[in-house]
Amino acid sequence: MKPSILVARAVFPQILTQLAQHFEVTSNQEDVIWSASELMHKLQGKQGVFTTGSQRIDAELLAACPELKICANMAVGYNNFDLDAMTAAGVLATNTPDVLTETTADFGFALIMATARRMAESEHFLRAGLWNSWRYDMFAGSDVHGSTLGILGMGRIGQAIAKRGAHGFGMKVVYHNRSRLDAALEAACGASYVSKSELLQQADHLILVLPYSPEAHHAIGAAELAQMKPTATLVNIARGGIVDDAALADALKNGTIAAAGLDVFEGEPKVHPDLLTVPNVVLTPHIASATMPTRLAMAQLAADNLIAYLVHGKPLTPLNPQVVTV
Ligand code: 8YV
Repeated sequence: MKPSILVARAVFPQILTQLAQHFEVTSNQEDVIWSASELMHKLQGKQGVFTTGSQRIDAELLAACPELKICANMAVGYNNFDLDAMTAAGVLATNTPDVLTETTADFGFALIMATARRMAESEHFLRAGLWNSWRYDMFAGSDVHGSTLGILGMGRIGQAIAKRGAHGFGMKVVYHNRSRLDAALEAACGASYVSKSELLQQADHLILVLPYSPEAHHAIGAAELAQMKPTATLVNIARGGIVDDAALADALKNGTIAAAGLDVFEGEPKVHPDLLTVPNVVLTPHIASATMPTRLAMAQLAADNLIAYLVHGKPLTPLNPQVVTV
């Protein structure tokens, strides 16, 4: 008998077709957003689940789904997983590293540029019919080329952004990370290691690319924003909750920093109401990895992990490989 799996959100039809060759598949092409108890209910009797970042997998759910063997996340970030609880329950977790690195770095850079050059604010002005004439300082922003790029979090995506900045835009690149890169990698990225305070103080454009963890909660709050240059911009493509959105809205209103670009939000898809009213922020709905080829590659890797583990016993990108016993 084929193992049973649940695909928790809508996905590319060809991925469902592939999964159906190996599994009894329950899908959700209507893309209903299930509550935790609905997800628990749908998971009864399932050995695998294809998740996205919006399904929480925790001890309570795992206790209610004893047949579950693998949760394959279609995301590189996995803060929706309680990894310790999964390991304790012997449930494998997988994510989708590498396949989204360059696309996400492109988007990070796009958001840096849109923020620095006030693209959203000026577009709203034009659409509102307010453009009557040229003015010397109209929507004058800050330069990206030749400026100092600060990167908080220097994993694969941070490194790909550093290379764009250093080698494409002639930027001085400084970074802070839990662990320092080795010298060869620093040289390849054109980046220098600094303390977090130095990063905040030196960056003309600061981008956040660190994973969410309880320690990273509000890593950028009022105190950190106060250390930044009043001309600086802040971009968050990492996770909501890393920035204190209320403090950021205040900083944007008060001129503590010049502008921000946000792809992720605390409590998304809700957005802090103050962020919706300040003009100097570019807001996008968590789309940094959203190109068709990349989303397809992410879905394929999540599906391949389900097949590799449930059919062959060898996951491709495990997060807790210690649970693999076969
Ligand atoms: C996903 C992401 O689109 O991979 C990640 O960690 O944040 C995005 O690429 C999102 O998490 C949906 O799964």
